[in-house]
Amino acid sequence: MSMTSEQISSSRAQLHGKVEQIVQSTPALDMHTHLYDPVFGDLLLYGIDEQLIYHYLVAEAFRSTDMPYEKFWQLDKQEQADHVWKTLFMDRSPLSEACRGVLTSLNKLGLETGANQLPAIRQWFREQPLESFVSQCMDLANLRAICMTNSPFDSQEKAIWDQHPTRDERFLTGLRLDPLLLDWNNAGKHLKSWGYEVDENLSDASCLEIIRFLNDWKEKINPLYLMVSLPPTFAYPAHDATSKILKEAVIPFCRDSGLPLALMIGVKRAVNPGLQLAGDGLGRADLVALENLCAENLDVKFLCTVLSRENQQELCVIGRKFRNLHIFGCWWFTNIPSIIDEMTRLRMELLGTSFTAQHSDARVLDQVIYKWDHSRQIMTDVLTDKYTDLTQTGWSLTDQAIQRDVNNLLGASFEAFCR
Ligand code: RAT
Ligand code: ZN
Repeated sequence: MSMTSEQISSSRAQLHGKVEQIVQSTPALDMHTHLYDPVFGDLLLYGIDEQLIYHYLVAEAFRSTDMPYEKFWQLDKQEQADHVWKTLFMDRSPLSEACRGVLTSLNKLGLETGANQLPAIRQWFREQPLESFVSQCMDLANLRAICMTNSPFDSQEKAIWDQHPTRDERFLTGLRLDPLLLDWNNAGKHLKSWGYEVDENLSDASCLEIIRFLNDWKEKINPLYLMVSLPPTFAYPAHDATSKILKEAVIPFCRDSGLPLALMIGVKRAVNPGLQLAGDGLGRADLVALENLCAENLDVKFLCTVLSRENQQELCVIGRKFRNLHIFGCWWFTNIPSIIDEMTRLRMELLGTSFTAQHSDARVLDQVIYKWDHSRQIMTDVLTDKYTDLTQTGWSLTDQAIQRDVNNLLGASFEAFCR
């Protein structure tokens, strides 16, 4: 006997409740952030002023003010935050995802979110000891680990690594290589100054020295993977330094060490330099480069996320062709509800659960709360729809099966890929 529409909607509501409970209670591994272990001191950003001057919000605030860019950058942090709050939260409704995010995080922390609450919110943050605040944010976001972005080319960060800090084990490491792969002239000078015998022409001996540099940093920070953000014009193979360093140093290193290389493709840096960090844009990439890398190096692991919505389907298809490729997260301009929803469905329809549904890219600790809250809601809706389709075939679904799938989407699939 077929079910009435009321029976269907009540069983869907039940399924939604079950999936929601599992998605909410499953700890996630946040595999790409710009957060730091507290031992890195002021490199770890947190609090309301940092949230308000997040570059996603600064870009939006500039749209609604005549203030010259230079004048904004000359303000101190609290003045900049005041300006953003007034522009985006007082003079209009905070409807964008980045604005809504601030309010979700405040709300989950138990704070009132009215337009006139900024002074009280600031006061509350002043009273929070960092140690317990890290745990509070991780608990509210339900994170079991946070992967940092660790750059040997950041002098402040390098100085701390050189002191062999005692680390908080919840913070994992990722070795960031943008200067090495995208600005060899400068990176080479740094390597030389650190005692690596490299030359401008990237001789074979230089490439071996780059491998020695990567090995030294592997020893120093024990990274989960290597990573680079690439422009939409990224091509491979090509007659340029990026291709040469990839082919002769980074990929051989990844092959030997077993560490994956994460390619984040599609960022156009400094489209409007006056906006500083907020001035980057995006472009559609030619993913043949990724296909070539995966095909030429079946024994090397690649992680990939792409910035352009238009590249998402072809990325999934490349994922279907190459098991040495793991797709992750809804990156930056794709990290908005309408596109997270679309991408999560697309990926599930083409890849099952063999991908990582989300990463936060948080630059400010408190942001993990909203980024994960919003994404978990969408994941719940998508999974409910997909399980409903399955049950309509007569397939019987167990809680354990749902739990296994959610684990995979929130980090287990990535961990299995890395092993
Ligand atoms: O999302 C961001 O905050 C961007 O500015 C970038 O950091 C990007 O995520 C990257 O890692 O290159
Ligand atoms: Zn990032």
